[in-house]
Amino acid sequence: MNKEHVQQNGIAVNQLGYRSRDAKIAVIAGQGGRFHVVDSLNGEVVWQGQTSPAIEDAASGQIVSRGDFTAWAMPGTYRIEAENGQASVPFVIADEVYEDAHRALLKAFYYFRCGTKLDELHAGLWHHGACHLTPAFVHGDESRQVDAWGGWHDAGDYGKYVVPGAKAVADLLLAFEFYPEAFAQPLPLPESDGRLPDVLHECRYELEWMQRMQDEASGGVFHKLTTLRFPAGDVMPEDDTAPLYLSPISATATGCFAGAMAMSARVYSPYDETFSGSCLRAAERAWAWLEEHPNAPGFRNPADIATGEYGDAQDEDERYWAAAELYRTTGEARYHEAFQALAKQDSFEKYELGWADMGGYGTFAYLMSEREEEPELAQELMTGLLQRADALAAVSARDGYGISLLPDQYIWGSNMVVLNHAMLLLVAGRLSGSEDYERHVHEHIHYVFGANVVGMSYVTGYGAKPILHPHHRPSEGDGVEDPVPGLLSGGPNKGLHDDYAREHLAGKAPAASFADVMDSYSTNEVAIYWNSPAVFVLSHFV
Ligand code: G3I
Ligand code: 9MR
Ligand code: ZN
Repeated sequence: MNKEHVQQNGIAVNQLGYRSRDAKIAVIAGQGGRFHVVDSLNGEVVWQGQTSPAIEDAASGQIVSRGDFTAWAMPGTYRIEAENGQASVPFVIADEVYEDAHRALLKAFYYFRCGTKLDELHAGLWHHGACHLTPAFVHGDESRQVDAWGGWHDAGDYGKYVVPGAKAVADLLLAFEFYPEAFAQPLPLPESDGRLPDVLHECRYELEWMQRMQDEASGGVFHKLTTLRFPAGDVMPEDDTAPLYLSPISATATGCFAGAMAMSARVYSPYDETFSGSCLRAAERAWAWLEEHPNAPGFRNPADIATGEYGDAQDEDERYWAAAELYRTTGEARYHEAFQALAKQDSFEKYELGWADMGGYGTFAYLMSEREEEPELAQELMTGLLQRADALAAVSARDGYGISLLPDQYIWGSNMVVLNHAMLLLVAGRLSGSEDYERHVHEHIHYVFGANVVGMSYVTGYGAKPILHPHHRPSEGDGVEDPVPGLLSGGPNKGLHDDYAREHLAGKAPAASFADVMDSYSTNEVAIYWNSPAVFVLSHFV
């Protein structure tokens, strides 16, 4: 490690606060020693303890020690102080701390909506007009147009991409399947009706758009719908009026589509048989396309299209997910056979959660299916899942901030990796009945909300020092001072993939390779499929 870049300042805490009964850790830069829990209202020391011995933390480039104050459980507002005079931001200890952030992370999907006006009643200060309502040209056959309005914008841009959209829907529907009680309260949304939970209203907005992305003739699914290039950074959605194009059908989009639709057929069935049926038919038609195209090439952007690529030459994981969901939903033997055949291959990851590697969703679906066609296969996948969870827990136990990322995993969207890992730990815990992973999951949440080397909460609007300048065009262009609330930043990316990062972040430690500036889209963009695992993870704690 380059010692010149070792940072020695700061006490980092979860800025949302800590639940009384949970583990409470502050990460203290420097050699550590005695530390105090101070009542922030009157300055009194209410508790004191000794940090763990300091370690050199490769990911953050710091010497850090950890102050465990789990023993102090009294509700109140506090800060942590160290003997060298450092102090944390104020935070609360309370019975409930995650509720508001959970709702905001879910509400964010409403703010990402395309093709509809966001009215003041539901969007508050961040209301704006309807966007992207013109039909899209089919790239390569411009005589054809498809009216694929609706869905969610992907991120800080206004593209709509099937693969990441399917990951986002999968996370939200899984959250609902695991934790229905976390979604009992209305958000509210324009569609709120007290019958269908709002999370299902919101997902349906995306699912109906996805259905419009399915080619009527072949059942294949267009990879994405975007303008030819990105608009300027402050253009509001309704002012982004360049022509829209559908990029060619891809196997990864069609596989993800089949997985998400088969899952939706199951989840919506108790509420709306008609919609559920349309999802199942869409999934079956997509599956038929996949069978007819066993060797489809990986998607690449057409030469004149410069928007997000989501390129991925490996489509077995998407097929594996689709087969698992179709099997779980229908119980049909042909899907089980397809799943078994794919499960035997070791050419793809079975415990990753996207966007490129979707195999984890296939594994979850198979393990959650109540059918017992082949117990040995289920056993093998369960063993693999627990091995993966144990490996993540082991990394967390050694990390200065208690998370499961190795230094080379601070990539574009590293906060998604953090939350995907937390999600995997929760699923592994639920399916195995083990509670051993939960304390590590807590630390992943603490990290996202401020217990990290940059000392910021990565979620807009939440925490004492939240990010303020996400790469999000509506937040830049709407003239409102605060960014749209409830958006999770991509987080540190050691890859230096934008000009700002190349100029200002070179030489920083991986976890410190972050800048809260609009220009740094490779560290500070926001995206639907980064919010979605955050919703899943917080659903466990509300
Ligand atoms: O996976 C490899 C890893 O094996 C390797 O060690 C590491 C070294 O750099 O790179 C990893 O690949 C990175 C990949 O993300 C990981 O998912 C690539 O370098 C990196 O360029 C790639 O970035 C993607 C980025 O688009 C550029 O293509 C992000 O994942 C993806 O989230 C992002 O998505 C964009 C859309 O294109 C457009 N809309 C906004 C959205 C969010 O920024
Ligand atoms: O705003 C774009 C963002 O959504 C993408 O993730 C990113 C990478 O594809 O690209 C951003 O657009 C930038 C473009 O690639 C280069 N010129 C500056 C653009 C940012 O305003
Ligand atoms: Zn739009």
